Amino acid sequence: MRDIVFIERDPYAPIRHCYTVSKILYQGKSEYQEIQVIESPEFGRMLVLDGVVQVDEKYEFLYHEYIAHVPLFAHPNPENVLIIGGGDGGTLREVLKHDVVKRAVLVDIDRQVIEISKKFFPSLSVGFSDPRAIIVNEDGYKYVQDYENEFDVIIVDSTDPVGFAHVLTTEDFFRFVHRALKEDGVFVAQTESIHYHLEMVRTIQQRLKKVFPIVDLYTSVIPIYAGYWWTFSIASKKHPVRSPVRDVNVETKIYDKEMHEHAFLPTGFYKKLVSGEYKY
Ligand code: AG3
Repeated sequence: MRDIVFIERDPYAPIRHCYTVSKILYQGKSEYQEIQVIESPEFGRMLVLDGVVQVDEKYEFLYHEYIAHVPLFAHPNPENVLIIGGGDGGTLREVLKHDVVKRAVLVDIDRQVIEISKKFFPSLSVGFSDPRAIIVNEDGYKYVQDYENEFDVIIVDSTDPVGFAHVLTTEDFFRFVHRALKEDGVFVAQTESIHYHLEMVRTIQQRLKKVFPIVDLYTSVIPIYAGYWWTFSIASKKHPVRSPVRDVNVETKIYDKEMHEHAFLPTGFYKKLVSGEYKY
């Protein structure tokens, strides 16, 4: 029997991932992008947007626990959280593990992604039925401009910054985010890999530094994203971010206090990386 294979179309990576697939569960097109759900014997179900793998069932925690718990535990009282993107629900699920969260607004431009996730990824989409969750189908870039001093934590869980997600890495957007955050707010965004997207990481870090007094970078290793050594850019108006400031009282697979502290790059390397002194 011959394998069915799925070759990822990642516009930024110099290599191509090729997955063995046991089933194609869904293929369609929304107003914004091509959506596929495929099943792999190794990774479980995978969500693919415009040819790029976004989540898999097996390793999604390595992304979602990092993107949600680092900013939320760096904040003493994150009651109001805004998630931009994240239509699969994985980040929302992690955010809602915090009892202090009173309201989590998820703004995803593409309603279809949410519907697909509810149908094919029940373990990711559990949070959609939580009474604290508010789901908005709008453009996050526009949505955030309507708020001032509103959110404790803002998380950007977007696709790669090509196409319509590109605006979510501009200096303008970071200024809107800064204004929408309360005076001690924390911001985080997924910002691609150190290996294949170093220039992009650097540019985003430099833009954030123009807007926020505290900017830092932490990483996780994500086997389904070409580049693997994946970065999260974090920016804070007041609180230091390298350690949790509350007891870690949520159930996780990997996140804990030590993990939080280890996720940050050593300061010397971080400085070289952002200044451009570190290159391959
Ligand atoms: N969003 C970030 C996916 C980036 C993938 N990029 C890539 N493989 N080049 C993931 C959404 C999970 N909630």
